[in-house]
Amino acid sequence: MSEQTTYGPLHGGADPEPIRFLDEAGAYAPSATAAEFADELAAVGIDEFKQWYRDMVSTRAFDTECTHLQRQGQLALWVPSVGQEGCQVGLGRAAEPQDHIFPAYREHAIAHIRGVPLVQVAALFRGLTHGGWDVTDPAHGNFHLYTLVLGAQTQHATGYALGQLLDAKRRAADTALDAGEAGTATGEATMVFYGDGTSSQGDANEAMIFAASYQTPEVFVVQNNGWAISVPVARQSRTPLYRRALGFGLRAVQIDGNDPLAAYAVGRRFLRLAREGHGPGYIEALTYRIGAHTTSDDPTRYREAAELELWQQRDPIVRLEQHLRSLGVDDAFFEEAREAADREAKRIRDGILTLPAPEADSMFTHVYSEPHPRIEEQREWLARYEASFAEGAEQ
Ligand SMILES: Cc1ncc(C[n+]2csc(CCOP(=O)(O)OP(=O)(O)O)c2C)c(N)n1
Ligand SMILES: [Mg+2]
Repeated sequence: MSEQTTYGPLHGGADPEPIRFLDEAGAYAPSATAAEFADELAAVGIDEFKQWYRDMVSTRAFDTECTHLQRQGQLALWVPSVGQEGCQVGLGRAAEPQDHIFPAYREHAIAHIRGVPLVQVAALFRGLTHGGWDVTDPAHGNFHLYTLVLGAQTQHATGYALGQLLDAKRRAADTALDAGEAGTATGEATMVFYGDGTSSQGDANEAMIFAASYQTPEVFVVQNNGWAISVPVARQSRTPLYRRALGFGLRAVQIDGNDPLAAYAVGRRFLRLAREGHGPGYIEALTYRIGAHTTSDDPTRYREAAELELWQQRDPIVRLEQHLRSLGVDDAFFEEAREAADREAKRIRDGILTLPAPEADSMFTHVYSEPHPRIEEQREWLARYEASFAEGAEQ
């Protein structure tokens, strides 16, 4: 990717080509680095590829609708994922149901794949939830909450993965938990998502140290979309990000993040190695944030139009479409998939506008598992405050 204007190998050594199966136009042309992952795709048939395409167009239609809703004042904020659907769908589909996923705030395609109704994702940005995909399940489909405090999810994920390891050791009557001791199969893994900017946070680096020390069953995924709001990745790191992970002792690779096949193949391999007791891995997915950072941001103020155009030509949806066409899939499928996505986005739009606001009192319900006097005090204060608005109440 020598033509990238914002980042490149500044450390002086040559990097291997990012792992990819589809070239930038969508032709099947695996890189030399892809060969060792090719068998992970052997069992993926055309129906799965079609499903991935549906996942991508559904997410994009939803995403576009949410941007409109924000502009119309119906959402407080929206965080677009346009352009990043390729790695998200590949990795989301690579996970098994028992795996746990800790997202940042832009992983809408993965929420969808894990069965979180997208209307609930929109509800979060409409301020209609006090936390949780629904009130009783903050980890629907083992997909944990969106995390806006950059990097916090890396700690949550590593803690969770450590728990998965301890549980497995306990089941195996192996009470030793020595640092660096791999080998305990857990049967389940944890995957955590964050961005290039977040990779500079202390939390993310500490999480890698713990993961390496305890050999947690975990896969770190950095979606390197070129920017942390207005800060280019070249300012965050003088070396490609996956090389940092190598320094922590994780198995780490760089993939073409707009190729869902590469994301799937590497994700599948790394997750399986983690589940089988071979420790953590790290995937740097090279992708691009086509839209604004959020609806509060104007990227034309800090980045070049030429860079955006370059990445628009690498659209993961177009690439998978070309691959499907080369396998004999015709227009009818693509039209139907896009229409279905638009219908679903409209349904979500109508749904979000009629969702009820939660009872204010419910914000106290899930703070602690047992009653707590301070929480009760606050609950009573709120009830008195609300009552003061009732007709006839003393002002
Ligand atoms: C701890 C913390 N510091 C700062 C912010 C403000 N902030 C929100 S998003 C962001 C940039 C994140 O960039 P990156 O990790 O590359 O993720 P991307 O948004 O590009 O997906 C910043 C600085 C925050 N949310 N949390
Ligand atoms: Mg970024």
